[in-house]
Amino acid sequence: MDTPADLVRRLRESQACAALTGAGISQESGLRTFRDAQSGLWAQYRPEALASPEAFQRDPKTVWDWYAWRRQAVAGARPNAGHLALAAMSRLLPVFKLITQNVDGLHQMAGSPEVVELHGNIQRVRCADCGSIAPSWEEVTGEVPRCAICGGLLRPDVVWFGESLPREPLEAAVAAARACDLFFSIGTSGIVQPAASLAYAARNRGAVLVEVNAEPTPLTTKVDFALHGKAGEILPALVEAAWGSPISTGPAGQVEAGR
Ligand code: BV8
Ligand code: ZN
Repeated sequence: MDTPADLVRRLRESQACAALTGAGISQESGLRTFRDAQSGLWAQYRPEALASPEAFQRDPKTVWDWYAWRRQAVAGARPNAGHLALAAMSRLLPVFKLITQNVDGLHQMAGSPEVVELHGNIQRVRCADCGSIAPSWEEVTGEVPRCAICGGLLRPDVVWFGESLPREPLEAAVAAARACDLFFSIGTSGIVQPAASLAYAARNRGAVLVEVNAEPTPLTTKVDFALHGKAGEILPALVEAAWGSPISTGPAGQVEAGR
């Protein structure tokens, strides 16, 4: 895969780089994107319909079970070469801010330090009433587990549609976008706000924009470099072209534990 020489130069010379990732970077780890049709029991639901406070109000058990199903899929997934390449960039660049819309925690598992989680994390659960994080919970057949402190229903510690993003990660993401000289948009369809406006914030401050995605998006016509294909192939090639250090993964293209 040939990486544009001009992009390699800019990457090597970058003083402050930022990247926003979406579901596409976890696709090669076997996790469905939001665009991909859901399977089995969940095929009848649009993700946006389940990921909302209204849905939880209406039918908390169905929403709880959907997240339990996704949590299981995430538990079985491993970071891929795309996640690893971004972890390497945090070691090879003077400043590299990694912002994600994903709730799967695979960036952290790949070794990326201080990942800005804009939409929360599916492995965490909190009380829908008092907000306290539940360190552990008992699955109760037919019911949604309850908060040990106030008895409220437990819910995933993620941001649902119509809910505001947590202030700190959002401010960190906007600050990183405004301060960078090079901004990557990776594996995201660029539809969900406010995440989708970060690339524009970076561009308005003169940053060079790069899109790494399997298909064109609304952002494509605005970027300086559009690399269309699999993030798990494009990102390792980019790191190798810039710093000559290959990204190693296991036979299945995924990171073996302990590597
Ligand atoms: C808010 C956590 C303030 C939960 C998520 C009208 C206009 C503008 C905005 C709105 C509007 N109406 C409503 C809104 C606001 C809404 C919004 O943006 N809606 C969209 C649908 C229009 N935003 C909100 O509600 C946000 N909050 O605005 O609060 C407010 C408050 C009250 C009232 C009004 C405003 C909260 C948004 C966060 C919701 N939570 N996730 C969970 O995960 O269950 S969003 C969730 O969906 C993800 O986190 C992610 O953000 C999004 C999915 O997008 P992507 O990650 O990009 O994934 P997608 O599948 O779409 O695309 C994958 C891409 O990868 C594809 O392009 C594909 O080609 C590519 N790909 C696939 N494989 C590969 C690949 N690329 C490379 N390599 C591969 N191998
Ligand atoms: Zn509580």
